[in-house]
Amino acid sequence: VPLSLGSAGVALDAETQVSQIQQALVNNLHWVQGKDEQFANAHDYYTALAHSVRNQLLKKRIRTAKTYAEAKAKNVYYLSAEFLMGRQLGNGLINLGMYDTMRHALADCGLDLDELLEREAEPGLGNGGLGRLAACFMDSLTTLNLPAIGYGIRYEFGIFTQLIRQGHQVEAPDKWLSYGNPWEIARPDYRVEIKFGGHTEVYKKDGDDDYQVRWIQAQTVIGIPHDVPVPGYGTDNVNLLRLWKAEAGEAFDLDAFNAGDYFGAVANKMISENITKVLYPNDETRQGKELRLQQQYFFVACSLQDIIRLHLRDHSNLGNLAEFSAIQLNDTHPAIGVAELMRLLIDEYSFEWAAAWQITQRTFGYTNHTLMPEALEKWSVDLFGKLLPRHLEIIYEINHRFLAQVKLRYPNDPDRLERLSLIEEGGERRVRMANLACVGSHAINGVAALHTELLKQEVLQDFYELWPDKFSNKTNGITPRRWLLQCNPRLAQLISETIGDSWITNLDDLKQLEAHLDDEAFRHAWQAIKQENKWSLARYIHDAVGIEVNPDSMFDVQIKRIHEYKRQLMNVLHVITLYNRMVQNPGDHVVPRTVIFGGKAAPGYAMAKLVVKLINAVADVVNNDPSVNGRLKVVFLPNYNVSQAQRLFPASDLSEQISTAGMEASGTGNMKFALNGALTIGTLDGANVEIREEVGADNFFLFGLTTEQVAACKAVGHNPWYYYDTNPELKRTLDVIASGLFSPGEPDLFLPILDSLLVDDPYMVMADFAAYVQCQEHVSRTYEDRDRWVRMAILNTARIGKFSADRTIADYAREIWKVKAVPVAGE
Ligand code: 26M
Repeated sequence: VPLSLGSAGVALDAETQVSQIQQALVNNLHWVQGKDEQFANAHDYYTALAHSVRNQLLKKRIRTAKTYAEAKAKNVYYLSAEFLMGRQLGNGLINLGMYDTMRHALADCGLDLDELLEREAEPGLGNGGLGRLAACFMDSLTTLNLPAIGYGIRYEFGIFTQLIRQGHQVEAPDKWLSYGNPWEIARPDYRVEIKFGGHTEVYKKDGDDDYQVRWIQAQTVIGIPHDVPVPGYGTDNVNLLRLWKAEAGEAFDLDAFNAGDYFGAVANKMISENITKVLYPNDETRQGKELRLQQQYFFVACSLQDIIRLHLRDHSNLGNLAEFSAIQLNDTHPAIGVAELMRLLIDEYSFEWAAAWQITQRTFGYTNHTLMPEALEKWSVDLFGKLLPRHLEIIYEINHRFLAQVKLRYPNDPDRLERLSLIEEGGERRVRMANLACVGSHAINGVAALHTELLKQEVLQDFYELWPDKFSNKTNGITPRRWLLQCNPRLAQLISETIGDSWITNLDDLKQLEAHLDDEAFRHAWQAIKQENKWSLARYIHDAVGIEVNPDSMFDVQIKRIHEYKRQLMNVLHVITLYNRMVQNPGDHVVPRTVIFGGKAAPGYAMAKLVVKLINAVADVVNNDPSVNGRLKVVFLPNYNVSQAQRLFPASDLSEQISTAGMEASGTGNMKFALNGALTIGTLDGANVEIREEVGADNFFLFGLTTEQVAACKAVGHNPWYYYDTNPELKRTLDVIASGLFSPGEPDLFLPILDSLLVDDPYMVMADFAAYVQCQEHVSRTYEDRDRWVRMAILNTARIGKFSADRTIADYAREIWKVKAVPVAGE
C-alpha cells in the first residue's frame, strides 16, 4: 500500500491534525513494526495505527492514575472470569473523538480505515452475556469517571472458533495472540506469588501468645498482570482492565534445576502456565473441573494482592479497606475471594476473625446471573481441600459461625439449616459457591426485575428471608457507544442530526425522537438506513456462506449461545412450518423472510450441537428448493462473536427473544436489537418484561406462557403429546423431521430432538409453539404495512434509554458501591 503524505483537503486546523496523525503512523510503522511503506502490509498498518491510539490512551492513563492517587477516592474492583471486550481500535478512536479525522488522514494516504479495523484479532475472552456485560460495564465506568479496575484472566486461547463442516459444529483453537496484542502492557514489576496445594500448620508468632495458622504450599505460581487501557466517551479518564497470566514460580524452577532435572523443571513450568491457557467454553452448565477452580482462585488471589498493595500505598493499614474499595463478584466464579480475603487479613495481616469478617462483608457485593439450578457452582470438598487446604478450613469456620447465627433465628428448622449451609451434604460433600458469595457480601443483586424476584422466591429464598435488605435489582444495560454509535454509524448520524448528540452519554434523550414520528422525511431516512444496513449484511452473508439473501425480505434474527432454554429449536420448527405451507400451498401469498441464526454450542453439549446441525440441514433443503422461490432463506452464520454482532444488530428487523419464561436471567442482545430499531418477538422473560414496559405493549410482539403458567403446567404434568395430536401443523413439522427429509442417509439423526420434544419437553417448546406461530403471523402482517413497522421501530429506539449501561452502573455506584466520580482535569 503506498503511503504518500499529501494534502487532506480539509480546514487548516484539521489539516495540521491530519498531518500529525500521518506522521505518528509512519513513525509507528518504522519503530514498532520495523518496516517501511514499501514492505508494510495491511496488518503492519493496523498495528501502527493501534500504537498511535494506544499512545494517546496511555497519555491519558498516566494523568488518570495521578488524579486517582491524589484524590484517595473509593475504587471499584470488578472481578470477572470473563471480559468479552470486542475489538478495541474502532472503539478507541471513537472514544478519543478521532474517528473521522483518522478516516480522512488514512484515506489521504490511500488507506481504508474499515479495512484496517478488520485486521484486529477478536479478543473473545468470554462465553456470552456475562462476559459482554462486564465489557459494557467497563465502558460505562470510565465514561462516568468512576475509578475502577476490571480484574480477570488473560486466556491465551479465548472462546473457540466455530467451524461448520457438513452442517456440524467443529471447534478450532482461538489463537488470538499469534500476531501480538498491541492493547496490553505486561507489568512484571507488579507480579504476585500464588500458592496451591500442600497443608496448613499452627505456629506461635514471635512475642505473641496467640496461635496463627500458616499455609505451606506444594506449588507456587506467578501472576503477571497485563494491563489494557479502557477509554470512556467524552472524558479524559482512562481506567484499566488488568488480566493475569500464570507463569512458573522461580524458586520452584531453581530447586528442580539444581537437582539436575532440567526436563522435569521445564515440564513443571508448563503445568503452571496451563492455568491461564484456555477459556472454558461452558455457558450456563458447569462441570467441576480442577483446572477451572485453579483459574478462579488464581485470578482472584492475584487481584486481592493487587488491591491490598494499592490500598496500602495510600493508607496505613487494611482496617479501612471497605471505605476505599468495593469489590463486585461477577457471578460465583470469583466467590473464592471471600475466603481468600479472610485468609489474607487473618493469616498475613493478623486481624481477629470478627474484624476481618466485618471488612470482608462490607467490601464484597455479589451479582447472580442465572436461575438454572444446574448452573450453580459447587466444588467437591475433596478437590477443594487438596488445592486450597487453608480456604477449606476458613469456609468451615465461616459456616460454623453462620449456622450458629441461623440456629438462633430458626431454632427448630434443620431443613433450613441444611439448605443454607455452605456445604452440601448427602452424597459427595460439596462447597456451594453461591452460598459463600451470599454470606460474604453485603449486597446481592439479580440482573432484571423478574430475575431478582425469582431469586428471592426460589434459588436464594432462604437468604432473602434471612437478610431481605441485602437484596436489590440492577437491570442490565449495554453501552450505546459500541452498540449504536460505533456499529450503526448511519443511524447514529441521523439521530444526532435530528435531536443532537447528547444521547451518546444520556440515552434517555432518545425520547426526543418521538416528536419526529410524524415527519415523513425522517421516517423515510430511517427506513433507508435500515435498508442500506441490510444490503451490507447481505453482502457479508454472501461472502461468509455463499447464500444470496433478498435484502427486501424481513431479516428475522436469533443470535446468542445455542441452549435448549433459549429455544432456537422452536424458531427452526417455525421455519419448517413456513416451508411446509409453501410446499402445500405454492400459490399462497407470503411475506418473504430471511431467518438468520448465529451462536456457539458448548463442545460437550450434544443436544445444542444437534440443533446447530438441524438448522443447517433445514437451510440446505429450504434454500435449494426452487418452489420456495426465494421467499424463505435460512442462514446459519458460523462463529458468532462481538464483531459479527456489530454487523447483525443494525441490519435486523425482527429480534427473537423466545426463551422459556423464567429461564433467561436478563438477556442483553434484546436491548441491542431494540436500540437499533428492530422489533422484538418475545416471551415475558428476563429484561423482555421491562423492555416491553418501556417501548409499549403495542410495539412488542408478545407470546407464550408466563413464568407462573410454566410452573403450573409442570406441576400438573406437562403432556407434549397433546400438542402433537391436536395441532396438525405441529404434527406435520415433527413428522417431516422424522421422515428424514433433513437427514438423507441418516434417518435417525434427529431422533434425540424428537424424543426430547415428545418425552418431557422440559423447555415447553410444544406448549408455546402454537402461540409462537400465531404471533409470527401477526409479525408478518405488520411488516407488510411498512410505514407502521417503521413507526414501531422508531418508538423502540426512542424508548430504550433505560437500558444504557450508564444507568445500570450509576445505580450500582450509588446503591451498592458508594463510589463517586473523580474526573481527570482537562489538559
Ligand atoms: C461455568 C463453568 C465452567 C466454564 C464456564 C462456566 C460459565 C461461564 C459463564 C457458566 C455461566 C456463565 O455465564 C452465565 C451467563 O452468561 N449468564 C447470562 O448473564 C447475562 C448477563 O447478566 C444475562 O443477560 C443472561 O440472561 C444470562 O444467561
